Amino acid sequence: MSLLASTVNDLRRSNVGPANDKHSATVHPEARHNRTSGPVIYKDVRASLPHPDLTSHPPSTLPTMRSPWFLAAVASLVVAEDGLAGWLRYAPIPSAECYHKRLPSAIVTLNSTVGSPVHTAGKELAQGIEGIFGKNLKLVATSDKAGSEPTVTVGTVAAFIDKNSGAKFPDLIEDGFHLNNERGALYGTFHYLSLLARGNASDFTLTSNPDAPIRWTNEWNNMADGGTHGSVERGYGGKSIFFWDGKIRDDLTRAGQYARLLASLGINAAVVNNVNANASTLTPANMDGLARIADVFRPYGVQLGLSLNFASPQVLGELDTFDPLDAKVVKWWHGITDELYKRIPDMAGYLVKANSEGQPGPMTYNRTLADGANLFARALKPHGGIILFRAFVYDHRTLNQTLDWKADRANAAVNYFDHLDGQFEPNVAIQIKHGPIDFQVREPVSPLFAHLVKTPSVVELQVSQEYFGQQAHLVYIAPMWKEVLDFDLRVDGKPSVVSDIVSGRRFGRKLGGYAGVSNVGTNTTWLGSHLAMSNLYAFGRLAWNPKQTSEGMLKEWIQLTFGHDQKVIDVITKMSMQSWPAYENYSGNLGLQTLTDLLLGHFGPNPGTSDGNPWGCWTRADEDSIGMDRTVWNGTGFAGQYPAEVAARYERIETTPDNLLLWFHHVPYTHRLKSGKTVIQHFYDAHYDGSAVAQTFVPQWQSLKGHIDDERYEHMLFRLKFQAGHSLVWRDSINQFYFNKSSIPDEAGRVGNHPYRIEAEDMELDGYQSYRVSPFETASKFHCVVTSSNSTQGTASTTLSKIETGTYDLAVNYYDMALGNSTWEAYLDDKLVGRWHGDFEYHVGRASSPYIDGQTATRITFKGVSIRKGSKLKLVGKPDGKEPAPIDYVSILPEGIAD
Ligand code: GCV
Repeated sequence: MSLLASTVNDLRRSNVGPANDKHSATVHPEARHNRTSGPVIYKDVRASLPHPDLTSHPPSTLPTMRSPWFLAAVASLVVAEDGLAGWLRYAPIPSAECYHKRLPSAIVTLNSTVGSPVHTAGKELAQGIEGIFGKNLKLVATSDKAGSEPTVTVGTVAAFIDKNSGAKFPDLIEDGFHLNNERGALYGTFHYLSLLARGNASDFTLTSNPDAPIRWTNEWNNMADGGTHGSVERGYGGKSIFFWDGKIRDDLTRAGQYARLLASLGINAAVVNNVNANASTLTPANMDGLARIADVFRPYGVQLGLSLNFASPQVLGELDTFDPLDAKVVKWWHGITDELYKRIPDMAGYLVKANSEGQPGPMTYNRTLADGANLFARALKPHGGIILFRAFVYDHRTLNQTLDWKADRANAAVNYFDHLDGQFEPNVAIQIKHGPIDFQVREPVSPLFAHLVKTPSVVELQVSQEYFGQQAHLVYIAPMWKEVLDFDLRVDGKPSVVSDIVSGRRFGRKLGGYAGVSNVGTNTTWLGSHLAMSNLYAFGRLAWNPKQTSEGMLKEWIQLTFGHDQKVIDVITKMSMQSWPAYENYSGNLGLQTLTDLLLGHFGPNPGTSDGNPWGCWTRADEDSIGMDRTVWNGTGFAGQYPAEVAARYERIETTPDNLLLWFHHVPYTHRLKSGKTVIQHFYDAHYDGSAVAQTFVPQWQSLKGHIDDERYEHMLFRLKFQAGHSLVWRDSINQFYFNKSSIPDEAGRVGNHPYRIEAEDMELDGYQSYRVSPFETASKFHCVVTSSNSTQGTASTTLSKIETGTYDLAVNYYDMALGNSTWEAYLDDKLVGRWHGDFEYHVGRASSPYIDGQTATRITFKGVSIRKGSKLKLVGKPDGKEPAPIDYVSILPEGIAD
């Protein structure tokens, strides 16, 4: 039996290849006719592997997922897991031993060079089959070495044909599997193992091509970070796996493990340093270190990419300029590029952020962005590298909201790039964030995709949840990405779906694809939360095939990550699919974007920071009205940047979908939506609805106790409880803010009325004092209590005379600042109910804050507490460092109420 993928061994050229319509996994008819088998399995059937099945039906030899036998098997699989293996756990499948006789005994790898992707594929196959089926397969270089034993072969088409003349293969493109390069062999192997791990088996051959040639991650790891050691910008999963203290880490084990995960998704390059790049990345010592990273990537076919600081010739090279048209500068970059390729012959290329958010760029010298991009393109060309030049160009210093009704950051990308189409070298692709602003919870698709016809484009998606709760909130982002990729821009009145534009198909371009800002870290969960990994998985799967469904990818990921227990699949699917709509509802709906603290951390609520500054995420909210008027007739003109059909839709309120209403239009709070609700009532209701869904995540997850290992169960339970509490902080802050602005009461009487709460500042205080919080809306009744400056302890007490004796949930809202680890205790009649610490920042990588605000506001809930009418409630806070044990309020809640 033979397992194969195919030729074209020049990895350096592999990013530049034709995209192919045959992107999806297909059955090759000829292969089926020939009874060849498996995704990458071919000919010489001396044994037959259990074959993968693309349908969802389990094979007849496997028990059905719901059978008691199966559940018993699942229970035995529940062992502690730290997440390091991601979805590549190769957990045993039920009845694995039934397959042993049908499995081969040896793996023939047609390239036995250690470190080649084909060799890696062979090793991976052995590891996978051992894990899934419990059978050890030996690795041999030729089938002769296997004697009469049945074999499976991994190799390139060229190598296979060499040994089996006359063999035929389906049409594939770069990286596709069944055919293609060494990487294709690896991809095919991973795909095959994924099918086996999910218990799929049947007889046919699988062929799959990637939708687009560029499938990169971007890792915003800081090379030199002012002593903070291995920081990752907008990374919430620990420290850099690449850098430490301005150098490349000595131990790159995690970098290799990461490459394995990426390869399993078909990701072919990772840009390892932050787009806010440091020139010191290019010192000879660091270039040597980068070559070591490339070495650990190479066995997995993952190429290394580098972000560049445009001013490097001046900062590092000591030239008196970094003008891209200056001959000295050109020579300097060519020299650096040659040096890099000497060390890393298969380097993927560069990524450049220029003239944006304070970064230097060609416009500093009055040169165009094309002049800047082409400088690098020409240096890379002899080496086969490509440059991704970011469209995220805007000058926050010149945006003035107060004086200019027509000012709009969203206009920037098209304004900067439209007239440059056609002026870029062929190895330049423009990397465009999916929306015109910045990874917000809801944005329309960037119109720039419709403007670049001759120039390849890459869509930039953010896996790291910068504006999506930073991995402390469960938000499965794939449904949003799907909306972006499936959006039809109707260029020239013809179908122009975003995924067809970036693949190159729509405008007949060779280059294009996907960039995912991943920002993994040293945490064993990679992203800081087990469930957040579904986003990395979905990004990779969409980059390979954007036609997959969000739910389909999710279910695949759950099975690979948590096993086959149907209950686990159902619950995690439900929670994940609910999560983006819920988060949008409680963070910023109707197209207002994520109403987070834009000036600090991007985590908690602070709607006031959207306006009145030059960062351009404006809402233009006043006492009467809200929203950005982006119409052509009266606003910033942004709507007119879309092709005619789409522009017409967004120009008019009547045809703009409600979920983008305030992105495109400025309307009174009393404006009626298509639902019949007013804007303000929709705000109130959506925040209540969204946070109510977040409350259900805790019991949903708790229903999985015993169905998954305790380690991952507890890890997620902690985060989901936090999310439930923080979603209430979001709800109340945003509602309070707009109620205060508009003075329009909530028809349901909820906003500002909290019958179950006892404000801490209204309690009897000893060692605590009342404190007015800013921003005001992030505290109930605008105040909390903090320990007085010379107190070592504060108490806040009250008699519960108004409640009836019974069982309640007792919730305490407090602030966990970055300034210390205060301790709090709650007592009822001097009996301890619970003790907790302000150490959230040690457990969760979300951006912290030194302030009492929406970033630090949080809640702890004690469920099912027996309380007697007239009981004495006492809260004790012990400050630590500069954290004054702040408490906002207590809620005594009948079951099912979240107040
Ligand atoms: C790397 C946003 C983020 C920045 C990021 C920037 C970018 O502004 O907050 O952290 O910088 O986007 O994408 O360049």
